[in-house]
Amino acid sequence: MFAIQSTLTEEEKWHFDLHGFLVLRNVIPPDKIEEMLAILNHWLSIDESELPAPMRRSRQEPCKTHIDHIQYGHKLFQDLAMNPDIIRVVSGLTMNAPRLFHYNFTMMTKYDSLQSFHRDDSGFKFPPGFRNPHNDYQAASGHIYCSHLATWVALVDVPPETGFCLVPGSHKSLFQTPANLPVKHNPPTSITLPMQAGDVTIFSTNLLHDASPWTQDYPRMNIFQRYQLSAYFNESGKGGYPLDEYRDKISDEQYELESLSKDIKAAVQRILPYGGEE
Ligand SMILES: O=C(O)CCC(=O)C(=O)O
Ligand SMILES: [Fe+2]
Repeated sequence: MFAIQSTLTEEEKWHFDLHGFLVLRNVIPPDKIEEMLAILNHWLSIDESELPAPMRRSRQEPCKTHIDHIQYGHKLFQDLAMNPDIIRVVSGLTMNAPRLFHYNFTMMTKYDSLQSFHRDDSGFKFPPGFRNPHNDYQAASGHIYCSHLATWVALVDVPPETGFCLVPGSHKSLFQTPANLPVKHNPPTSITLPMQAGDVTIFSTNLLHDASPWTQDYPRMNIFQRYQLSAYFNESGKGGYPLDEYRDKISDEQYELESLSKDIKAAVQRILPYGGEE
């Protein structure tokens, strides 16, 4: 018998297998969102040189500002990486062995230039016809295995027809993506996900996805975390998590969550039914 317990419900497995994503509602309470926004707004307002290392602020495209490695800047973001509601689903997708390998905050302003769908990789493109073994999706024996996944945590309300856009089911598609598929709410091919501040979307990064143009006058503020299977992969290589030079800025549990390991991590143990015992 396969000893791993699935932390997903049967309905969650069905939905994730069919669509490649799940939306969790009301994960972060409003007072925590407020605290996070106050910290992030401070980090956005100060000069880049004043931002404590290893955090780094950068601009991607004219409309997006990122702050990387925020969990090394404040404990609130370590708590978020270990949030039991998030870890339960992340564990259920990674054989209870997740490793956090990427963590940033994004601010996006109003923008309507055309985006294009992508799948995440870490810079190495496999030739057409190959499956990227570092970004894999399989389901069998009542389990899902999704070796490269992301969380998208809404810190502000995301109204319909804007925000994060994806092509449901494309995590399993083996055919060439049609050229110029528009990144917008265009069901059934692509959808945007209306979210409230505190909601979290968890998705296979093998899904075709991208940011739909942001249409609101206030900025889109969200947190983006990526997890991989802890047992094998360390795709980010040199400079990847955990950042040993800044070891003293994170807790032991956070360090463990970012490390390669075949053991059950403390953050996972906490959410396993019966504490992981059969
Ligand atoms: O900003 C977004 O909504 C998507 C970001 C994304 O897909 C990525 O950084 O790989
Ligand atoms: Fe992406």
